[in-house]
Amino acid sequence: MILVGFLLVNGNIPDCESGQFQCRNGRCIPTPWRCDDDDDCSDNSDEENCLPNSNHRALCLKMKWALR
Ligand SMILES: [Ca+2]
Repeated sequence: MILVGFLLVNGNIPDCESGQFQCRNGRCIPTPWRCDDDDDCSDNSDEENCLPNSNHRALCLKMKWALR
């Protein structure tokens, strides 16, 4: 929370490119990584406010690991 507050106060949160999701901590991740049950933001903000859709989550997670 300290880091997030620092970023907000200083206005240093970079804009993400289209097709990317911006984490609460300012980090950008590919939109498909959101709600895939994996904490990509390091603060879990990409896994919040997700619609329950376990099949989609599982599929995205498999694809992600396959691409690594
Ligand atoms: Ca994720």
